[in-house]
Amino acid sequence: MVGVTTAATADTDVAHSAATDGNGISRAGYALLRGAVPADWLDELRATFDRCVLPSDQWPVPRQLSWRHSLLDLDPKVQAVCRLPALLAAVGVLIGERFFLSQVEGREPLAGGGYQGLHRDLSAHRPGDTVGALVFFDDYGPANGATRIVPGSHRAAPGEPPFDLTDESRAVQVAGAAGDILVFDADLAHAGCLNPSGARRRSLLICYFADPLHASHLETARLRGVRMDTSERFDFDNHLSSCIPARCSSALPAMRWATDRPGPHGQLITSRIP
Ligand SMILES: O=C(O)CCC(=O)C(=O)O
Repeated sequence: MVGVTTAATADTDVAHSAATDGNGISRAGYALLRGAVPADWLDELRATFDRCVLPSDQWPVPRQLSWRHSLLDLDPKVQAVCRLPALLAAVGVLIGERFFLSQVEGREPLAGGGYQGLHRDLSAHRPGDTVGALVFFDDYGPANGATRIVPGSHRAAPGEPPFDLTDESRAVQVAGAAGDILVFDADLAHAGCLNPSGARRRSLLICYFADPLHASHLETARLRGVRMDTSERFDFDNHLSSCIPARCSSALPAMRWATDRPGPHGQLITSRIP
């Protein structure tokens, strides 16, 4: 692959609360939340992923053959991951209005597979109304097909043409540890990469939609393999705490977040303090 660099690696010191610098996330189009998933959840999440793997031809619509897919949206721990406070805060900053969890499934690039061209998942009615998140269950990087992104590619600057998806020169392949979460605007250019080693790279791919998209979401939910209840709403009014439903925050272990500085592309990188 041409022009892919590894960034945001040895930055365990870099930390920032997702809600304190919405402009940073909005400008970069993504946030990398380091250590967002409590470490003692990971074994259970990996076991759930493996238990729920479903072959491509058993999904309502066949899946990419160079990937392993896991139908795990009903699992309570997976649902808890989708509601982690920092994740909801970052999603709230990007969507900027009331939103809901629309989809979550497990994905893993197989040995020799996983390569995708840069693409957008695409917003629906307005830029910013759809946000994706990748939750890594294994350490990830160039050796096992970690995701690449093009920072800032979700919005063209005034007078500039939209980002050219064939241009790999600004692509950055993320790398990090199990438990990190990459949150991104659906219009950000991104893609899976070749998994050259076959080392495991289990992840959740989560999708959040702005509230007005719920009716259209319901029309296609079954085709997308969505079985979970999507009636819960998350409010965003520019404060981290208001983005977190009380029942979720009380169900989660206490978390402290260091506040420091944005990452190299203006994105926010948060680290959980043990
Ligand atoms: O898992 C990844 O690295 C990216 C997956 C993705 O963008 C997709 O399947 O559309």
